Amino acid sequence: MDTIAAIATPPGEGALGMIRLGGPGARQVIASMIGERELSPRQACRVSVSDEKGTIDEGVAVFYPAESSPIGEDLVELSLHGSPYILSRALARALVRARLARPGEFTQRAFLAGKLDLAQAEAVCSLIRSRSEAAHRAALRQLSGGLSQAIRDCRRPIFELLVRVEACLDHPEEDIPSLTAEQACAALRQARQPLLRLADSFSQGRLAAEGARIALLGRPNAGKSSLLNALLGRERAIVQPTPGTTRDTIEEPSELQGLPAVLIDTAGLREGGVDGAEREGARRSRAELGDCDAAVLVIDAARRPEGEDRRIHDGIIEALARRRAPLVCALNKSDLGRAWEEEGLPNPVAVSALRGDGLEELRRTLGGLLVGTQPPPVLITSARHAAALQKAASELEEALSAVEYHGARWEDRAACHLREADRALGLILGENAGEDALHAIFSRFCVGK
Ligand SMILES: Nc1nc2c(ncn2[C@@H]2O[C@H](COP(=O)(O)OP(=O)(O)OP(=O)(O)O)[C@@H](O)[C@H]2O)c(=O)[nH]1
Ligand SMILES: [Mg+2]
Repeated sequence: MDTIAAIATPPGEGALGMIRLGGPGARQVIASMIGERELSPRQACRVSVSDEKGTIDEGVAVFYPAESSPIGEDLVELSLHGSPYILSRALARALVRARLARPGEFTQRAFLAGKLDLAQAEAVCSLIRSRSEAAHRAALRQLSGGLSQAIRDCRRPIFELLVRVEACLDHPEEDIPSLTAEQACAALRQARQPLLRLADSFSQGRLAAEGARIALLGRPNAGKSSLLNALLGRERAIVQPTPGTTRDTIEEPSELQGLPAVLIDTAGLREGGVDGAEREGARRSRAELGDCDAAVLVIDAARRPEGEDRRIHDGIIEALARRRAPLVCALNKSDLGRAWEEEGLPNPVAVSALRGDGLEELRRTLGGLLVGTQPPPVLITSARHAAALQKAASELEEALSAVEYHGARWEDRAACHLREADRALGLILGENAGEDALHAIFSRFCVGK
């Protein structure tokens, strides 16, 4: 292991900037930068950093010896003034004796030193990226080992079953209480349940990590742009009394019940559009119909719906239902009164974009449909983890069919699938992870972390 160095703070000016040094030579590297002074372990020390041209800056350094360092090797954190010039000159000084760290290399070293398992190491990246309460909560839980524990809990019954099956295989002559096919089936079914539950939580976890795309769709003049503005709390989109105002889709980041969200205002839909811009606008609106994670069908409820209104509303409702994407119907312009009854519209909420009425209920209804009212204790937020859980579940499925259809000689094949299921779960924690797999994971990190 060589000694690595990196700027750990984001580029640009700031009150403070930090340089991290990690590895067996970290102590010598910092000594060469601060005039051969010895740093007392785990104590903030005032230092003056200089190079051959003279003083670079005054700052504070903390030295963590390997045995008490978060990365399991000597580590120095040097805080200086947050000037890109100062930091790059100090880094250049460090790089005389150290190598520039790769993205995530400090965390990778913590993983290799056994300070964290791979799921926890990945949580460091998720924590830095978290932009919402839900993402932050999931990342914190993963970092503190909640996900790893859930994986170990899933793994235990698989491993125990494997041991019993292998015992039957290895010592058929001995008096090991044999496992019947019925017992094996029951155990396999039971072991599969928690795996599927965890894998299923990815649909929510993905939204927590990446955010939900929520499209505002409907007829021209229904008040889609007014609703976008009301939800954002500022006049983002143009609102006009004439239909056909919005042509392009407008996307704005927002937050919904602790979830990161992107609200998308769209062009109103009508039958048989005419000019090019309108046709293109309608095409983009329809594209959102097929792409969004949830939608709000905005309806001018102060006006009785006509045939074309109903056809377009039905089209939107059906398209979302087909994709099983949540849909809320915002019965807008409630300040003008209601000209008709809801007639079986899904999740109706009366709102007035003009006066701001009903917005909380709209948010609550949408949030409830997207994340459920009771978020699960452990949320899968990574596609890698979801894929490994699916793989483990399908190996158990195969083991089950092996037991069900291979009568007398089922043990061999079941053992093979159980081993694969166990291996897939081990990969989540980083067991036997190859160089390439680790590179793919840590290269998504920032440099200095
Ligand atoms: N009274 C009342 N008027 C509203 C309300 N919401 C929107 N409007 C009015 O309805 C008209 C159309 O509003 P927009 O927000 O531009 O409607 P839109 O759905 O974006 O229309 P297009 O972009 O043309 O598809 C404007 O005159 C708004 O002021 C509401 O809740 N109450
Ligand atoms: Mg509009």
